[in-house]
Amino acid sequence: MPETENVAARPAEVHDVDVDVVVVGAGFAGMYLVVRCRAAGLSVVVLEAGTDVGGTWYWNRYPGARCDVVSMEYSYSFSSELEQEWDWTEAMAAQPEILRYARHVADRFDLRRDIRFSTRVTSAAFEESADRWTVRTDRGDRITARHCVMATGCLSAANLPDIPGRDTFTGRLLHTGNWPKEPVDLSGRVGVIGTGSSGVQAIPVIAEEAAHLTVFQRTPTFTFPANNRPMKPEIAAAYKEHYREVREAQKWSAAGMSGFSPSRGTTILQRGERRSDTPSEPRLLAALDADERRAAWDRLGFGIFTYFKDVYRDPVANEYACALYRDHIRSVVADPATAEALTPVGYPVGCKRQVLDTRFYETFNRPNVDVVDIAADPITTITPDGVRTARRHIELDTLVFATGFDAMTGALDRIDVAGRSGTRLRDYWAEGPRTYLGLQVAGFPNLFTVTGPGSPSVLANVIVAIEQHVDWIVDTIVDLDARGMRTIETTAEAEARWGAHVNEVAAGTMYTAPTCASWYLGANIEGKPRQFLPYVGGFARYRATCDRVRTEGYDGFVLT
Ligand code: NA7
Repeated sequence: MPETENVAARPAEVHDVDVDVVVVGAGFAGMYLVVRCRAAGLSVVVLEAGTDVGGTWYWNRYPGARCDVVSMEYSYSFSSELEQEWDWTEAMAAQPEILRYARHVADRFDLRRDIRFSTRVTSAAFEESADRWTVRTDRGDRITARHCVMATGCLSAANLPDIPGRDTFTGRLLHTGNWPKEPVDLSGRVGVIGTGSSGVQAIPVIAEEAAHLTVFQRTPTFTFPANNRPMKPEIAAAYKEHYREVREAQKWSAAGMSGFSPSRGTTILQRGERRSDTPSEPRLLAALDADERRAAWDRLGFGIFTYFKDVYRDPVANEYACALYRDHIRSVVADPATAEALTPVGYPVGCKRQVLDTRFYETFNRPNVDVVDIAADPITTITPDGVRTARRHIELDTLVFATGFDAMTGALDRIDVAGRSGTRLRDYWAEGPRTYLGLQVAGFPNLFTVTGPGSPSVLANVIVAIEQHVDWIVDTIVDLDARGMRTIETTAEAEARWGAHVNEVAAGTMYTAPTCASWYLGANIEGKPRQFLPYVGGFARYRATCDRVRTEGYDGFVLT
């Protein structure tokens, strides 16, 4: 596939320009915004801190980084030609291939001419007298625009815990979400802090290279086998033949996945399984006795988590499933103390983001890998040559923080965003983010957030979520222009109504269980208000709501 890496250095000259739409971020959202704005005849400029496109897939270059959605569906739907010409080599592509895809899209649609790289946005302010946004950058650019779109990503503000002594470490200190472009020597003594998706993906790969790997784990994770495999040509061909039906089914699915069966050539939508996937006799794990539950695991393995319809709804069934899962760990990890340390207890499966892995538990059978349970033996300091816990000192050459992100609000908090009367977004959100549909904030006219808090975003195939938001935003701007309207702004009342609905659909799920602490709830960041951030009511339902809002004259928005 022809694709190039952007080689343009940070532009020398400072530009002041005035455009219709200024976009922050050149990940998959920012790139698609360029496509849509151009097609709509809107002038657009994108500001991007990195040196090239790709967003998440530009920054997260750690070993083992991989998508956990099948790539035939984790890809743009806006161009049939693009769909037909691009070939994925694996079912779930690794980071380098997804980044190549992003670059290919940038080349193919000549996107980079509207993107300024190596340019970090520092502030965005709404000028009420002119109904315009002024965006400033760390290079001194001043961009004015009628509309400002924050395509800043949900998982882009790295969380680097301020552990005492962190900056005294004389070895190499890295964060998975800000991984260097050049190859990193991991052959020495390596430590990894964190066992979320990033840690679980990186640990088996680093273990292959490191002389010794120490995993510092605060909370044992639930992780399911990714079952990734090389792409079979007949599967790719079936997708390409049925791509229009696949995309339609994605749009009207619960989480942006089509349920396409390559052998049958049909999607979940065509098979009419959209609402009737629950059999008339619901399969309940809680209804089985211990022997039956064991037999179910022997038959279905990890399939029990979806086969039984009560696992994610009923705490009793959930705990039964967790118990089977714990037995599984003990059967894979040879050393009983290590197995014990890796075993999740005290919170339900389905509370945190589901992690997928490739030989994660097997890695702990290697002689060069061990785990330190830092809940029992906490890290006290980082020293110049390693990590000190309450009980021991571990010498390290490289320390990897796989400690996640200030999710969904962190990237916006890092920009000084000022709306009407100079109100700061970070102040307005001090008690937790308030949005209408995850698209707009009251007091911030003509400011849009792509996959913002209160939208399905991270709970859906995020490329499908991005396309839906970008389409909605650009269609809305075009519509405003056609009606001669200058601004669109949601109201505090609409925000309150939507926020209540977001909470209502999350209540009673494992996501908000009292024992749950996840980044969905902001629980990974000290001082962040506990609030369930994404919308769990289903992607199709959300899309229908957004469509209805527009057809009913922008209910919940004020147009001037
Ligand atoms: P996650 O899922 O937030 O995982 C971060 C991990 O780091 C997790 O195990 C945390 O333990 C641990 N952590 C965080 N802060 C600390 C401190 N201060 N000390 C020790 N350990 C800590 O981030 P990922 O990057 O793995 O994944 C993010 C998303 O990217 C993922 O869900 C996919 O959507 C892609 P904790 O559980 O908080 O005790």
